[in-house]
Amino acid sequence: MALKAYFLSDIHLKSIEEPNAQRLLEFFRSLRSTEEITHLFLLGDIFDLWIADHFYFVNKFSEIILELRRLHALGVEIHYFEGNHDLYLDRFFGKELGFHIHVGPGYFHLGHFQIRIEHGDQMDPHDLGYRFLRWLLRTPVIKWVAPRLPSRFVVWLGEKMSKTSREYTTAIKTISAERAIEVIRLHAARAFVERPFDFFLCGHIHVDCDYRVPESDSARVLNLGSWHDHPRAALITDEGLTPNVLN
Ligand SMILES: [Mn+2]
Repeated sequence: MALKAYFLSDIHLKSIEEPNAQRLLEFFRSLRSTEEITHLFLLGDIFDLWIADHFYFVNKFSEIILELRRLHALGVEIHYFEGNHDLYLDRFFGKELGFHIHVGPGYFHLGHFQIRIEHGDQMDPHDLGYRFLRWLLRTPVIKWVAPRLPSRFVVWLGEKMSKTSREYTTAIKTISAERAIEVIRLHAARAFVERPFDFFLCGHIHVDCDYRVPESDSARVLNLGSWHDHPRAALITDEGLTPNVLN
């Protein structure tokens, strides 16, 4: 089958009733019924909060999970990158659904393209507070404890974390969109030197950002922005990258 890989990020779903949730369901159904799709990459913060395999979330977003299950059953390779709002995904999306789970950047060879993918929460080297939190959340003790906490407590904790993170995202955006894009550019430049890519896709920082790496003839960086600004799904085929098929 010809390559048809879709990329989604930062939908930040809070409930199944909101318009973006319905838009996402509609998109999944269209992929299932009318199009051929080989890969689906979820770049993190798909949900405004998801912790491990708590029944609270599984139940709340059951319609979305059903659509993902259906795509997976059709043979679609699904990769889910943890964001800073969706954590410990292996317990449900990995073990239960059989998706590939990533907690850091990943490299993929798709068609004739080398692709780097990550959520983007590690892009800003100056964000030391978050770096500490990220480390803390991945320590074995917290990883063991989190899935075992009562749902109500997890939801409360998650709301707090979500708010802190939103304040950071808003703060960096308020400084200026240029500053936010600069964070992406510097990070992508470092990443390109480390290991060259044709495409680099990320999310997390809610700005529109699509450019070609100056050090290369063709390498391209795409930040998927946020569905709170407008719904977006990128597509990579053998012909190249389409930044948004949901226009
Ligand atoms: Mn994020």
